Amino acid sequence: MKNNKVALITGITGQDGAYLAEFLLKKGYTVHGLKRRSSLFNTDRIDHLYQDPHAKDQKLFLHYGDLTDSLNITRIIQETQPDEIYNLAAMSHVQVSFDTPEYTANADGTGTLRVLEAIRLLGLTEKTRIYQASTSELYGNSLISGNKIPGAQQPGSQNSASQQSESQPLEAMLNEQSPFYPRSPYAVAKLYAYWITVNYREAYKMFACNGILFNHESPIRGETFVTRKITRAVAKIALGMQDKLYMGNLSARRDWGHAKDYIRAMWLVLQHDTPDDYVIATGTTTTVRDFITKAFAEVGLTVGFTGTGANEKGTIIASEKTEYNHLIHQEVVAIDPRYFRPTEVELLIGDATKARTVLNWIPEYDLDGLVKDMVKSDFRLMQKEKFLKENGFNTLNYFE
Ligand code: NAP
Ligand code: G4F
Repeated sequence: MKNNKVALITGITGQDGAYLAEFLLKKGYTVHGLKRRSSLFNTDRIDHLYQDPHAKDQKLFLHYGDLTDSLNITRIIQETQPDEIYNLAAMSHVQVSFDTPEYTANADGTGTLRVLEAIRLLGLTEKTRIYQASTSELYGNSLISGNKIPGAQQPGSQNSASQQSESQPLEAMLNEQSPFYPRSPYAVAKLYAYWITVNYREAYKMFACNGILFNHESPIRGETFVTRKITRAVAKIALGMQDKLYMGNLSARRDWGHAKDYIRAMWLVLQHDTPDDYVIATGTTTTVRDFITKAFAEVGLTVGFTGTGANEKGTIIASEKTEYNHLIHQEVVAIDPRYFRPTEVELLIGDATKARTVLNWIPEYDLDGLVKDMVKSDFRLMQKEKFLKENGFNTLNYFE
């Protein structure tokens, strides 16, 4: 496809950055990506897009940089003169933000200011459109504190597991008008980024937009986010490479979509006539417990949960495949309180009516499709790991 547009993606080595780069290249964009220096290559997610810098018609360019370095950001924007910037770079792990709060504020909060201010100082306010990766974490517990969800845990109370919830649409959903109530250093930093984006839009008439994206996952999701941790463990347990999965709050509920659908929404946000903010979500919420059940079901195993709180356990109670019969009665899920968060977001569910009607955004995956895609991919990955191990080769031993 022919296209003269130039895009700059911060966070191109991350889940969303990788899918977005592929999407934009297919549309004919020239894509520049900001990549942090790392002691390893760290380009696994975009290696298939790599182009030899000596080749003719190169469309993908990587630049070393960091959102904490304003000189670097300003220079790269000046050199690349982008039509669209997708500011996806962030320290994106909520639990880790409690360990690194100052760095998170710098990268996720002030980092956004650096990008916006660079556009302004370089005189690009009329040329460059900017997408800011805002998050449903901004809402935190606002649904619960508004007492919209009976029986849900109140902010400030201890983590506890309850068996009540399954995947369900709820009447009260979060939209562009809902109040924010951030519950982590990550969410507070992102709150600054959200409002500074709105402020630059209003103050300098910039085409600056927030996508308020609810959780989105994929086979290339970071291994320490809950869905990927689960799908990797399910594959390993089925293949006899792991005994048990240690988890935190099983009762937390999230509105999980597929990253491939969500990066398409990012692009649509910047193609609209006017800059605005949009919620991107599926409108269905599911407990972590239920996600685990669905993931085990993908490999033909039924898991049953007993007990409450830190004593809750998940045990295999049936198998569709005789090859896994030995797993019946095995305890495969246990709680490790170190995964409980100092302040938890208990419930997220989004209403993406505005994106659906104004942007004509239509997601292609539902939760079952997402779980299937992730388990299938991790099962294949673990089969490869098992094969290598059994044939005397070293494999990567990733764990938290
Ligand atoms: P991710 O996989 O963790 O990727 C984050 C990217 O940011 C990586 O490329 C990372 O580089 C880069 N990065 C981190 N700190 C940086 C810094 N100081 N300077 C430059 N680059 C830096 O996250 P994701 O899931 O793709 O999410 C993309 C964005 O959307 C993030 O801003 C996240 O907070 C936000 N978001 C995500 C979700 C979700 O459910 N996935 C929902 C709402 C909002 P390395 O590869 O070097 O670590
Ligand atoms: O997968 P998570 O770590 O994602 P979380 O905290 O919802 O944040 C993700 O989504 C946000 C959008 O809402 C993004 F802005 C953010 O960048 C990130 O992508 O945890 C999901 C839920 C939490 O309630 C957590 O307490 O799962 C619960 N959980 C239970 N056991 C666990 C675990 N989370 C992790 N990571 N690991 C566990 O063992």
